[in-house]
Amino acid sequence: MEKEEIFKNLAKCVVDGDEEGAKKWAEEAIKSNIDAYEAIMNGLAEGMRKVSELYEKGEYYVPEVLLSASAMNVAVEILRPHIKIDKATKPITVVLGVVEGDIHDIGKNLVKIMLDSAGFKVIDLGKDVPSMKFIEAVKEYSAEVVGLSALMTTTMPGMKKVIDLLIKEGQRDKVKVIIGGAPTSWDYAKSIGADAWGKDASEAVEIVRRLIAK
Ligand code: B1M
Repeated sequence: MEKEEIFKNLAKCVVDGDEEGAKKWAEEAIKSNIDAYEAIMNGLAEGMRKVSELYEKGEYYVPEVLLSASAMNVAVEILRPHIKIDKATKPITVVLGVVEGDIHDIGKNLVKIMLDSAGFKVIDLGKDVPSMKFIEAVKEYSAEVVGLSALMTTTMPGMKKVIDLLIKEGQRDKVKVIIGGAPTSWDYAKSIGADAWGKDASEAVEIVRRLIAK
């Protein structure tokens, strides 16, 4: 089957919140030897982008969005073991989480999958993470990288709070900080003293590699 058709079906299943269909098309993608990461980004994440539009237009409400997120997760679990990526040469620990007050974790979970698949050791603190927890995790796991995600303009300042706490706790020069999430940008990253900004999950892997090579 044509890969574009599979991507379209995966996206449709996410939009429709159709778990069974998402499972079926994820399995079809594997059978057809389609790159698993492409299936996630061009199929599932594309569907989630459409869901975002519908939510913003007021055509979808929270229950529909949650059904879409479940359909996406079911398919991601099937595709995840098949992601092909070069493994990191040395084990690098990344502390990752969604900042305080923010429960949007779909994008962060994609970033985690990509970093995991690239061979990084990811300490996933989850969502709505109190700022101090990032610093405690950096110390506990001697992390080299901190990854912060935020999806709301109201929670973005939580990223600066984490960076300020890293400075206060004498940890800032021990770690590189990468931020991401729809409302963030390179300019915002620079303005709060982060080392980098990632547009999407695959870019996050490249950036982490580049940061630790420095
Ligand atoms: Co809500 N939500 N939501 N939401 N939600 C947004 C973010 C919003 C923009 C919608 C809108 O109103 N236009 C808006 C925020 C407005 C603002 O900025 N202030 C909003 C709001 C207001 C809210 C609530 C307050 C609604 C309410 O209750 N009244 C509430 C918030 C609760 C809270 O957090 N305290 C809420 C709740 C929810 C749901 C629970 C229904 C659900 C979240 C489910 C979940 O995550 N488990 C949800 C969803 C799904 C969305 C939208 C529709 C989609 C977000 C998403 O998953 N996108 C969103 C609309 C939008 O974003 N335009 C919206 C798909 C995902 C793959 O993309 O997360 O951007 P994204 O991740 C990308 C990149 O950004 C990047 O890589 C990812 C993939 O490649 N990336 C990184 C992300 N993190 C990165 C980190 C990196 C690098 C790259 O390095 C570390």
